[in-house]
Amino acid sequence: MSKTIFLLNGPNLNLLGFREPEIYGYETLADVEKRCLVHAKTLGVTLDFRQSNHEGVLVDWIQEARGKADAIILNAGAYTHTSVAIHDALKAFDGYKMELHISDPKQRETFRHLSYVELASDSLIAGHGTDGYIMAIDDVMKNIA
Ligand code: CA2
Repeated sequence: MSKTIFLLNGPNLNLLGFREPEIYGYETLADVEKRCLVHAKTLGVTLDFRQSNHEGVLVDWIQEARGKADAIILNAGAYTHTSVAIHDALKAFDGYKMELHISDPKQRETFRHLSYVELASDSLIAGHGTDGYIMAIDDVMKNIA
């Protein structure tokens, strides 16, 4: 049966490509989404790609994934380092969970070293720029096959 992945993006990721290109690159989130959707199509997987600046909306989407998605790929942005609510929602999701980052937070300021998402995820891709999104889809597909 065909698989479904929710790829969720958190706060400020809608600014991709417009500011701080030295950290996050030049691609916009719309560019990344297009690339991911084309890639997902070649793999025959349904990809639901979303972004929100709101913690509760991300929690709602993680809950929505229960029963709808086989895996969640989550770049929770700064909520990665603050949100017990997102951690708890991920814990309640039975499918495969991957934490995704464009930069490598562990190589940045110390306040980015703690990840509540990591504590509830099966794997992590970080520090590969926006190519990490494609890597994440490939990696998840290997784990939910
Ligand atoms: O590296 C990542 O993917 C992050 O999740 C990005 C978050 C940051 O808080 C995490 O520590 C690591 C920030 C997203 C903000 O993205 C921007 C993009 C362009 C300009 C300004 C912010």
